[in-house]
Amino acid sequence: MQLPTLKIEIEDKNISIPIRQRFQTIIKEKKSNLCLSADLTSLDEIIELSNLIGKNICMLKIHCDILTDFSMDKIQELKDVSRRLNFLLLEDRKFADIGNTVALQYTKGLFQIAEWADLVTVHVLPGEGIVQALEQAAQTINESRGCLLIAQMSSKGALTNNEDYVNGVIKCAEKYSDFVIGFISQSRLTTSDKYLHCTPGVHLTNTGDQLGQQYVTPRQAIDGRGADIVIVGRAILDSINRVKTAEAYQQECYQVYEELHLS
Ligand code: S5P
Repeated sequence: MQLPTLKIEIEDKNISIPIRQRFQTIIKEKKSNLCLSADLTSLDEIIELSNLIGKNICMLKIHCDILTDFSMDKIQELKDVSRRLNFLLLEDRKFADIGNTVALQYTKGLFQIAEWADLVTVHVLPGEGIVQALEQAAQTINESRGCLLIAQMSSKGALTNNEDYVNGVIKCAEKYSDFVIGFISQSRLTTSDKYLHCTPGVHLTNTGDQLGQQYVTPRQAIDGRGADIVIVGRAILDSINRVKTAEAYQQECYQVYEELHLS
């Protein structure tokens, strides 16, 4: 007699939760609105660092195209750390091409970004087809996916920082509000708390770098500019003790956020 085949489904408890809801829960549960921008060229080093700092962050942002040791096995390892320590993975790909091309960039090639990145960053410069394409491509993945639209940039002279452009980005977010869960921004763009405003260009001591980056403090980013999530890179990466510095940024960022939103 032939036995029926047993279908074993290994359930990731996070799969079925929409990404927006998951993000908001992580922030509250971990008392962290800190995103570490791990702009390192070694994925091994990022994995090691995320094991140490994962408890302090709500999201880890990487640029997969600067990694010298990328492999799908290693990125799966990073994904496992992110699930265990409960933070989201953001690939800062800054997609900026026509829909058909970005769908391929998102799902194919060496990086297969859609397989592992909870969120990606997207320029709306080519028009809303870019978001439509990514959303469609994400539907082939068995986990909730989303994106952050780049509305304003922190760098000196950014051409994104004009009103018409930003209004176009907000309109696009409203049209694709299931997939667009927030913005990369330098100011509060909407009163709706559906969209998480994520602000890079944050440093407690420096005001900029030699290549046009401009910094504000966590308080200025959250209080002055309406950030929900603060994205911090070199302020942590270049510090003598990355873990202690990440803890300090987590505390400072969440304290200001709580004062404003939760008191
Ligand atoms: O406007 C922006 C948008 C982004 S995503 N300005 C930025 O700096 N970023 C990214 O944030 C940038 O690509 C880098 O990965 C990070 C800032 O790094 P830091 O070392 O200057 O904090």
